[in-house]
Amino acid sequence: MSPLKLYSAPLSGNAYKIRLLLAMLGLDYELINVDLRAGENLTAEFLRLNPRGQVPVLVDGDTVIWDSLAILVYLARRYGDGEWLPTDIPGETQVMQWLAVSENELLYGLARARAVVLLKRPFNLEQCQAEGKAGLAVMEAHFAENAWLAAGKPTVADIACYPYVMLAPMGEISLEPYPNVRQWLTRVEALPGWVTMEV
Ligand SMILES: N[C@@H](CCC(=O)N[C@@H](CS)C(=O)NCC(=O)O)C(=O)O
Repeated sequence: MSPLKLYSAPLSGNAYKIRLLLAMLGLDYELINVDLRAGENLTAEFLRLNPRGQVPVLVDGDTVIWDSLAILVYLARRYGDGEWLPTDIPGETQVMQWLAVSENELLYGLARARAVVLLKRPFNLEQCQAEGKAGLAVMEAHFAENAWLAAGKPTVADIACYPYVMLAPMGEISLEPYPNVRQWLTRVEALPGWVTMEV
């Protein structure tokens, strides 16, 4: 039996990042869906796993890791066989730059715009859309010259950025003006092991 357990939620783009990398690494794991609407993420039991009360959480034997980016780094180092997270200074630094974009423009922009439309979350839609579009513009310019976000190959940077870019239209942000970004989405979807978000 696999020692890996993933606490996830079907609508969570952050949890989808982890499902993607686990699938691409060919790792078996137990999927535990946490009902966020029912507050299962706020029980004492769950808060012992993640004091922030959020999915995703990965359990690997005795090791518990919360936050999607930390989990991506853990999986890449522990199971990635030198792939997915470069160890050379330029490669690792480039990955960190794009992880920062994923946690800023993409999360506070694209993901929150989707949360307003889908879940009626109380953020300012126009402000989220503007921030998301700023992130997309930076990516569009990058992909004019590069096939991947960092190190000239697929890395955890691509996995971290992919879900909320792919889901941007759900936040009423069209991807039409970003052809290079759309081509990159297609490249990610062609990677061996890619899975859809639906569970
Ligand atoms: N920075 C965190 C964000 C995690 C996060 O926001 N998770 C959401 C689901 S996408 C969550 O569990 N929210 C709890 C709630 O909605 O009450 C990460 O990357 O893991």
